[in-house]
Amino acid sequence: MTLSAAQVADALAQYERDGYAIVRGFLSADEVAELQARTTELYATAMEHPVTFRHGNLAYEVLPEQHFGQRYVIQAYWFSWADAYFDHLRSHPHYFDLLSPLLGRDIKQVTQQMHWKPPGARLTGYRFHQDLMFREAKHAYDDVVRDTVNVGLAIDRATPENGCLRIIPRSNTKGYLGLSDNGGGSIMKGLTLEDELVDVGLDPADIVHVELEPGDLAMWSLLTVHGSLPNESVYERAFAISSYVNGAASQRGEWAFRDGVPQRLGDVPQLCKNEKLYDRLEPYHDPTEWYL
Ligand SMILES: O=C(O)CCC(=O)C(=O)O
Ligand SMILES: [Fe+2]
Repeated sequence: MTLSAAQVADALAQYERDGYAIVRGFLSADEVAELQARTTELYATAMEHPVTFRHGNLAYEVLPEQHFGQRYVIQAYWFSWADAYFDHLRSHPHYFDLLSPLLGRDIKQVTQQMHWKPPGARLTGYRFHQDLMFREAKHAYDDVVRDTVNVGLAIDRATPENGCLRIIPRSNTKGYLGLSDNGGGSIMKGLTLEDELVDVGLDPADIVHVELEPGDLAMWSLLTVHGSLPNESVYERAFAISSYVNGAASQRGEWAFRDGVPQRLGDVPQLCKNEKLYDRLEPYHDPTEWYL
């Protein structure tokens, strides 16, 4: 069960050239069917919480009835803590085949995110940004940009109508641009105006809609400008985003591979993105109304 050498070479060439790449058929049809079923179960688990729930790195981001007419879940973080299936998926050998040429044989994972865009939920768009804005502890990496690759696995078909990822090719060559830094930490409130792109030297005409079939994978860098529109369709868009880093060059993240061998989560969560993780490890509900 390896990705073909040609698939890997094509993806790495596109990534090098454009700052992003697409790998078609990253998972097999059987694997996709199981992934879709497990994702539906994860959504149901998250829906049991009336408001956002946090436990270590695990989180379910809930939009409550009170403000949204009905309850929606829009994100889960580090759900491997809740479901062993996802703990295995994060070190699927295909991730190693694709990423080891860039990150080496020791690979850690700094984010594990599920993004749902439930039809009818408002606030399912992401303003244009570079993921570097979410890396607080840059000192904890030898070279955080060089040593990180982000990947997004399509669980549902992703189309312009249901809010597929939108990427600006080669935007990663322009350094950090500060897009959406004015959003008070949330990139889900409001949409990017074309002027904001033009102001930092980007051409809105270059935007690529990353249309994916279930089981396809997109990869991008911490400097690649991307975002997505809200879901305007009647179809779900579940998308599983992970950030992998060179394990030898990073003091953050959970091990995914050590010398190429898939790793499971340990007994306690490791510092990943949340620098305040150890201040509050016990489970709690978080009623913060960031969406108002
Ligand atoms: O799910 C999406 O469409 C994009 C999300 C994203 O870029 C992020 O959370 O950094
Ligand atoms: Fe992002």
